[in-house]
Amino acid sequence: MSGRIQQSKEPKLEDKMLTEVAWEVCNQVGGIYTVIRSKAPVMVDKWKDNYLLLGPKINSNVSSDFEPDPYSNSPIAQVARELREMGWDVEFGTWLVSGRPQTVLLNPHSVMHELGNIKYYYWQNHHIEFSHHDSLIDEVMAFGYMVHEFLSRFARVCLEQGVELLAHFHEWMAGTAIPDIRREQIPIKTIFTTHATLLGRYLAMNDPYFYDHLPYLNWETEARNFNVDTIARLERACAHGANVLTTVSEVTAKECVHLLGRSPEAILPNGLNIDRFSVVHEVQNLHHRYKEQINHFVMGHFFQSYSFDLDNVIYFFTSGRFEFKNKGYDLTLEALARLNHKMKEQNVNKTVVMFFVTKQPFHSINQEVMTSRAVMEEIDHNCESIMQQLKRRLFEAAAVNSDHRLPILNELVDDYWKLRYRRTIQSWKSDRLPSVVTHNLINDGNDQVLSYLRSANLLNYESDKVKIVYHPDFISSTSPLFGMDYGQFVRGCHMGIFPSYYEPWGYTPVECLARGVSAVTSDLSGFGDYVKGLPMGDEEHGLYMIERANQDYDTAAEQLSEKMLTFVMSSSRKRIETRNKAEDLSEAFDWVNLIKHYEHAYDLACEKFPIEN
Ligand code: GDU
Repeated sequence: MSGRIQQSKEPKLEDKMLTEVAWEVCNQVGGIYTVIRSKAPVMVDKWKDNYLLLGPKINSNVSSDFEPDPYSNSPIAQVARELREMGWDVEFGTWLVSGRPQTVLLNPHSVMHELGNIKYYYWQNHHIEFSHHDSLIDEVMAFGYMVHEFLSRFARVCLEQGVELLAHFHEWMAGTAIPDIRREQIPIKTIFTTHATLLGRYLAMNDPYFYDHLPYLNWETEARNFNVDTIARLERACAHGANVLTTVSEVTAKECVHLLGRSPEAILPNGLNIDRFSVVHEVQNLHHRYKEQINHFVMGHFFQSYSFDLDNVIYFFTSGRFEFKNKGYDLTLEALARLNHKMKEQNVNKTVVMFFVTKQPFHSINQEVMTSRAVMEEIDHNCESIMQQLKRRLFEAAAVNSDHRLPILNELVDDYWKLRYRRTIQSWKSDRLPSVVTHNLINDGNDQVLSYLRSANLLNYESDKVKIVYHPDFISSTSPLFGMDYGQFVRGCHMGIFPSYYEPWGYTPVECLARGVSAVTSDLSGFGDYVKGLPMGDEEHGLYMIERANQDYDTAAEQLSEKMLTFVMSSSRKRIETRNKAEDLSEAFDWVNLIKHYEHAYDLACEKFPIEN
């Protein structure tokens, strides 16, 4: 089909072409990015050059993730060129991730001047009104318009060549082209995957009895109540317009029935690329290496005020988009406060450092946190210099000394370095409490995590057994405070805490297990619900389940704090044993095993909706 496939010696898949459209192609927001990115190698392996990703060109860092190929003559590139000739910003190239999938990026801002018409025709044809200004909806509508134009032209090429075109759209932000594809009877098999329902997210955040109320809710009333009428209608239009509707778990399938009015034809659980090491202890070695890096951060952050024994520290973390109740941050905080109390009461000889890694708007990194980190680096540099001087002089002494006595080490170091070392430490030590947040938040006064910490007085006192580090930004290798990527950070920790209240799937616990790290999940998350059916889904394999479906908040918080305490008290030998077992469990989530669900959805689309030529 494409230029590249004609040169390929691989068996051709020339009768089918698959396009996946997602807002998170080359643009990380949350979990859909992980779905598309981690699945790319398996997809490219199967579909070869008959696999294409479509995404928005809106990420300012896109040039580092995407390599344009302006000279390609493949049919895909030609369609992209046609659109460029119309003055649109469209690029064909390769997304620089494993599998290197061919990708077309469409910049919605290049058609913004047509937005009035785009919305007018959408209203005329699909009866969806755009009465309130919303910049995300504007971008999404402009993107959908471009996707529609690209796909309809490409469908013509496919039809001429006798190729069946499938288009798989993820979430409403990528799916707004679906209703027009349907209306205009463009020969494309469409699959729509919802990774959550918009109303479900809102309702779960606001209704403590969401799951009980779900069957009795009226979607129109609720959409109006939350002022999300337009998006709710767009989502329904995508769900009803597609040939096949899918979602990521049984949990979300129930929501689809009640809130979208259509039962999904297939469930597509989320997978990962599970790479296992041939040497078993490698998992443990990596944990040590990255734990050292986290130790370094912790020393910089805490030790200027007071110190604790790093050999007796347990690192907990939670991560993901900021959804305080849905992601269970509220429950986690409550359980941590209880854990702190229990550890003090029982005089437990350990310290827990809990990291909240999420995204909240901030002005900058907290100056004191930054300075402390920089001074730590300076101390590190001083130690290095002293060590080198000591080593050289000790060696020289060994060569010239005839009496074989060890020289007085203190005398081997220059006064300059001793003074510098002492002064740096002096300037560093402080009486302030280590900050619970690493950045200056825009909304500091109303931030839910900070408000909880302040009201519970969980503020990193020396006497606290549980310390908090709230990092309101995702971690990457360019993060100034950690200098490691997210996967390395996870490996360095001991346990991930994800007791979600609303979670269609929930990648983060699976990512922990795949890296040999224990994880807490909940029976309300798609993943937690799925894992209940697996023989290895237990604490022995590093997976801790919090029951939230049939337990109230208070009992669930107590259960979580007890499980945290059991983990803290477990021996390091037990934790090491669990690492490999956690990895065993994660193998069930390898894309190699889960991709069959996607294939099933594509077969359904092709069998149930044959295209008439
Ligand atoms: N992450 C980073 N860096 C960080 C912190 C997190 O890359 O510093 C990544 C994690 O690796 C993870 C993702 O962010 O892959 C967050 O994943 P979630 O599943 O928590 O994300 P979302 O809530 O955005 O995802 C939505 C649903 C999930 C799941 C997902 C994919 O809410 O339940 O279904 O879509 O379908």
